[in-house]
Amino acid sequence: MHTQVGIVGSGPSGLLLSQMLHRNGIESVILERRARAYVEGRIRAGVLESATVDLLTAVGAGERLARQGLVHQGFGIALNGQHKRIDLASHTGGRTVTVYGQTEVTRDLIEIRIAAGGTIIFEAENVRPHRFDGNKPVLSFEVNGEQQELTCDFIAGCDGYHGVCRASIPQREIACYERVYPFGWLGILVDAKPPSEELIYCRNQRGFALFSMRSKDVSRSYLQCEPDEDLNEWPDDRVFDELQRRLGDSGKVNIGPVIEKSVTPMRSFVAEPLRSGKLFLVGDAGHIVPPTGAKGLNLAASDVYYLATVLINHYRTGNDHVLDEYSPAALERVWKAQRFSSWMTALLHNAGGDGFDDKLRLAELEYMLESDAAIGSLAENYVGLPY
Ligand code: RFL
Ligand code: PHB
Repeated sequence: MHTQVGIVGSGPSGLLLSQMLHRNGIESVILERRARAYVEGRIRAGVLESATVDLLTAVGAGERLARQGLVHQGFGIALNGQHKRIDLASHTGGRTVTVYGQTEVTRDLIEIRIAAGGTIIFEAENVRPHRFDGNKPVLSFEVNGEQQELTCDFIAGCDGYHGVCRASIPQREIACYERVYPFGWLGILVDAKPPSEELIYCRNQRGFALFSMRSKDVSRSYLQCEPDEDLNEWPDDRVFDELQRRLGDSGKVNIGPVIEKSVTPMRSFVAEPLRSGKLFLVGDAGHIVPPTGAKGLNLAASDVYYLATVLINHYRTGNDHVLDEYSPAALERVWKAQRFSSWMTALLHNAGGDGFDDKLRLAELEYMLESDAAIGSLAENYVGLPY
């Protein structure tokens, strides 16, 4: 089997890249380790920057998003009972974010890839990239125990943080920058109305909490917890009770059937450069941000934009040098989002320690809530920096 771009992973990065290339006459094949139902069922991100919405719309994946996505003009910050609304639109010349689950983005992209005749090989086992330092990269893999090979011009590693692509690059070629946070998020998806029409980020003595949603009737909330928190110690009632305590007077937590409950440890990670020869790293395969700034999926989309742009340029002109532009362009935006996400994380979580940093962050948050200039900077980053 041969294709122009061999893509590993059918998360948002792999699917969006494949679709954007297709729209520009470039062929690709996606190799995905998991089954389609598993990929479509994974509960993750929920907030899309307007640039991500524009990109999805431009590639033909915007129809259901336009109908069902919830456009949010602002969000709330609750600080031990004191509630402040951050008006995104008025601080950014009218820009907004859209609440639409990553699950839905993935479903829409799979549907349009398949409708356009695209190839996604689900349940591809033992995917391995080879010979990407030369002119003939190959992806080897197995389907139903049968060994296969996909030769390609380029490989796009869209296989997430635990994927095989970054791990296949010789260690001396990439530098990895990492920070592991001393806490995690316990997430709960509930079939009940969220406490507010807008997201609420809470800083509380008991720890951070976030009140988000997937629709007007399905709430998605998170509690700061230990990175290895045991879910068995968190029956649903305890989660609801703790959410209400952290939300305080800022709203009422509605109780309903629990659809999903999970613990996510938090880390910041960047691999540099996002390229080794003919292998490119895209999205979570190249970098991870803590979810507080809602940037992970949006960075996957901006990486795809930069990579597709250089590949399209390369196939049109035959120029190899344009390929050098991908990693620096993508990383510049990644580091700015990394800065914002770690700042939001520090501002809103309880980090423990001797308390000095916590006091500083509290003062910073109190200052920010009174300063229009500080809110302007928060809003500009939250809706997303320009590509
Ligand atoms: P993904 O989604 O991890 O997809 C990688 C795909 O590769 C497959 N794969 C392999 N396939 C073949 N062979 C192998 N060896 C493979 N290894 C892996 C996997 O099965 C999978 O299908 O990476 P991608 O596409 O780069 O997308 C990144 C996003 O998923 C991620 O950044 C976001 O979910 C992060 N995130 C958020 N981002 C936002 O922009 N806004 C948010 O509100 C937001 N909230 C979140 C989040 C992530 C969270 N968790 C669970 C980490 C909230 C949470 C709780
Ligand atoms: C979510 O809805 O899952 C979500 C929203 C905002 C964040 C992180 C996650 O910052």
